[in-house]
Amino acid sequence: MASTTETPTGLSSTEAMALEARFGAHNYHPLPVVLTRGEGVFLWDPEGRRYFDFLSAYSAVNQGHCHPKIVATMVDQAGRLALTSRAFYNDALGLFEKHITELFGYDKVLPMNAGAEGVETALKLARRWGYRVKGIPDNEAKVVVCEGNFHGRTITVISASSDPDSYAGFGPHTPGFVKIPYDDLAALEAALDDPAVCAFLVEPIQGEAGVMVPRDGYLKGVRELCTRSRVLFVADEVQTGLARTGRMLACDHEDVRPDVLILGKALSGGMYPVSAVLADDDIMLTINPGEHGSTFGGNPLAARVAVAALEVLREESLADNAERMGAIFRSELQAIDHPMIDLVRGKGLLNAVVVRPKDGKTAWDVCVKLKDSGLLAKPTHDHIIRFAPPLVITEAQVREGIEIIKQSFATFS
Ligand code: IF1
Repeated sequence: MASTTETPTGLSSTEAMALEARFGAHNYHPLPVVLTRGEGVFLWDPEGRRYFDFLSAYSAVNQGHCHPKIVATMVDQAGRLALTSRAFYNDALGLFEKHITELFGYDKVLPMNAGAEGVETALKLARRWGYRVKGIPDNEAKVVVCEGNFHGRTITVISASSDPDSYAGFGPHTPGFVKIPYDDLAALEAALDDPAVCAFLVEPIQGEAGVMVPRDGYLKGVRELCTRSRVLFVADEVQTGLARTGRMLACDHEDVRPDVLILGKALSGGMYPVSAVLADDDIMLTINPGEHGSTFGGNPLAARVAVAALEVLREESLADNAERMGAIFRSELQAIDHPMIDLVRGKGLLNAVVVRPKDGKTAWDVCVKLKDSGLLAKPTHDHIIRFAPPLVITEAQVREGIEIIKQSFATFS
């Protein structure tokens, strides 16, 4: 086996891909690139080739790969105490809870691990609040969701999906979801007429659907309709939150405050699975001791890593940088005159290009070309390429990335 020596595993790209093909489940179709090291906006493969990361692990690496402050915090805590379970207290969780609830302005937080667990937690809180506070008859609570949503891969969460790739063949599905079109306040108003509705679960910008940015005023309208109908506005900011769209939360663009806020991904800077659900006492305290939790939720390692990750966002003004760099990125991208570029959309550093296929070439072919040119991005839904670099990206790096994108499209003449 020809292998490289500079990497800890000694595997070449070819060897790494072969092992995954043979021994790993085939639940992904990755771009043919293997990564062994990351730093800031850059990734390297075992052969030493450098790439711009324009995916950021789907917006989990907002602070840049292996941010030194987060790594140092993680190493320090990992060697001291990693996990106790919530059967006992630890001396890091309370500080994280204070930090995050004061930062986002909520009474309390329920810490979990994956984003989907955060969404499941929010759904349980919403149903419980529906029964105990709103007075919906037991087992009749409904949650309104949007077509095109992506909230995770658990069976209840895919039960809310309108994408057969997410839900087909995994039934029977969890009942109680009502689907309406995204960015449609009239449809929402009609759906909220049903007194059995406890919550409206929505992404402030739909990421997986292809960075669908709703019209100005949509989130304000959601807030007003949910308040009027006494329905919880549950914002899934797992992907859009934590400075990604140019504000700390995507909801901040319209100054609206969801009743329940779900965070994940960059809550650890990509170093560790950390998710969190924030809400005020009238919602959060409907779950009593022993009624919800998880082995790793709220562990001291996650708690300290998350505090460090949140501090980096503020210390490095990453929301402002995302706003400024995103504006440059979109304007430069829109200036590229190429028949395959149908349209460009996004907010902050969450952007996407809708690709018009040409001579049988698709978004996938463009992404393979981008990879060969040193920039990593991945298509979503066949014809959309999401561009979401770490928020630490500099203007020079944005312009270098744009140049690579421009040259890559130019090869499809
Ligand atoms: C995969 C997509 C993105 C999310 C929102 C909750 C979750 C996600 C808005 C669940 C997770 C990830 C999942 C990952 C790829 C990625 C993704 F393509 F799947 F849809 F980002 F758009 N809410 N999104 O985006 O969080 O449990 O994954 O921590 O499943 O391939 P998770």
